[in-house]
Amino acid sequence: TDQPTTDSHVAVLAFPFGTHAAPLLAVTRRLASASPSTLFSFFNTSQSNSSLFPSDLPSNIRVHDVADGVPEGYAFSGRPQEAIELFLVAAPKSFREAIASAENDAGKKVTCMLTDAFFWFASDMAAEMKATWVAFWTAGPNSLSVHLYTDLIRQSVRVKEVDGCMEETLGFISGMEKIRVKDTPEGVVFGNLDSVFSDTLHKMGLALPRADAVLINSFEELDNTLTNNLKSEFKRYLNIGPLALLSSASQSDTTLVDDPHGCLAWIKKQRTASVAYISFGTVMTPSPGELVAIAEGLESSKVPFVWSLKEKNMAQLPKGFFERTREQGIVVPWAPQVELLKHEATGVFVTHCGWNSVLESVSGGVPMICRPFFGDQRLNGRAVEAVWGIGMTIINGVFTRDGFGECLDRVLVQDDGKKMKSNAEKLREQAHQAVSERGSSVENFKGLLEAVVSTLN
Ligand code: U2F
Ligand code: KMP
Repeated sequence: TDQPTTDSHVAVLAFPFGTHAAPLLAVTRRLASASPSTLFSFFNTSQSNSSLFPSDLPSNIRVHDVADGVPEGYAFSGRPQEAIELFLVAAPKSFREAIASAENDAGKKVTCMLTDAFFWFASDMAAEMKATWVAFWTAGPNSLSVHLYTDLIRQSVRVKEVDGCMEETLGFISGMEKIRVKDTPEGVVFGNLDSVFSDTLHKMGLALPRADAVLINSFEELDNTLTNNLKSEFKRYLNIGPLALLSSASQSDTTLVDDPHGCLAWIKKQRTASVAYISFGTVMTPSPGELVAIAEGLESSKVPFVWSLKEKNMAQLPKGFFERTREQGIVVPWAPQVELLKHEATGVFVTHCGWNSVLESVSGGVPMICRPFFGDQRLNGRAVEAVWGIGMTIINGVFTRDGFGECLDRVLVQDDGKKMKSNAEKLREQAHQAVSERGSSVENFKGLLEAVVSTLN
């Protein structure tokens, strides 16, 4: 492969909501360490940057703040996705300005744009700048396919009659035979098709075939049919994950892991595959009623638990819950999730099915109880249950004390839970192979490095 030239300058454009910026930074760190002579300029809002950078950075990564798009004195109405929409509308201009100033400071033109895939406008920006475009899809392959084929899906499902088609499958797309219309993210065939966010995802699907490479935090063997189909659609389709098996914190030295609430010390004392780990990611919290149902389900099942729950929601748990469960489990505002999912005592992950969480669970060989909320989460949950056979959707779609209790019993005790566990173990093995020497993700990372640092265009 080409030696990286000192002229290469990569502009990295992060999406500052959900868990998007952290995996993009993880990829940037790996590239920066593999190519010390390449400059990486990382662009993100100051708020998101401040959550990412307590840690030190190598000298060839420079961090820049971009505008969040919120006008002076703006009063939020409380609409969902309001902040996202303000950011997205302003994003082309915000990034353009920040890039120009970083180019000036560095005295180097940008040669490659490595961006969150949401930023479809990077296709034209990169062309203008005579730079390459590498797009990082931070969710999974099912959702990537849905956005790539949005027009086809809309034609096939006739949007006006969508209510009657919810159970139909997307079998007309290779690899999506088990996926139903109702699993798709809102804004594809139901919900608001014209919101800024839906429009962004639609435009992204149309732009991605023009990207020099499409990057994904997954591994090819997780879904060979989807992988092969997406390879046929994109110039290069590079699975480089699971990132959770590559980041430095995950390399043997667990003393480096940040664990202020003692989750790892606690879980060490538990029996193999006995513990339920519960988290719903960074964006969503279940309703107060569902939180109570989870608490009651845990109490009546007596399953040991680690529950990551935002501080402000802790007061919503039933009276006396903490006292009664002091021996049974712990509730913490933030948990070392990757480490917990790798621990042999973890028997089930109760999750909202954000992509990072699903892949981290796969990486640890842990079966899931799925309670998806929005976006790609239903698709991920459907694949967990019906394609990979490594978990189940919560009975009735929402938490009830008895439904949750029954799910815990099925996954932790019953025979179908044993089957889920053995399927999860097999996937974990394949995930580890993908990131070991000559593995598919390691080879794909070499391809990425070439695409990103080569100034040949
Ligand atoms: C959005 O996802 P979320 O941020 O809601 O959820 P995940 O993709 O599952 O990522 C959560 C990350 O936070 C970590 C956890 C994951 O890496 O390990 N974490 C933790 O370390 N400790 C905790 O106590 C709780 C979480 C969006 F909502 C999803 O639909 C998308 O799939 C996702 C990716 O695009 O972004
Ligand atoms: C807030 C977010 C996200 C979101 C919706 C929100 C987010 C995200 C997605 C998403 C949507 C469709 C997909 C994949 C992901 O939706 O981070 O296919 O990734 O209200 O933060």
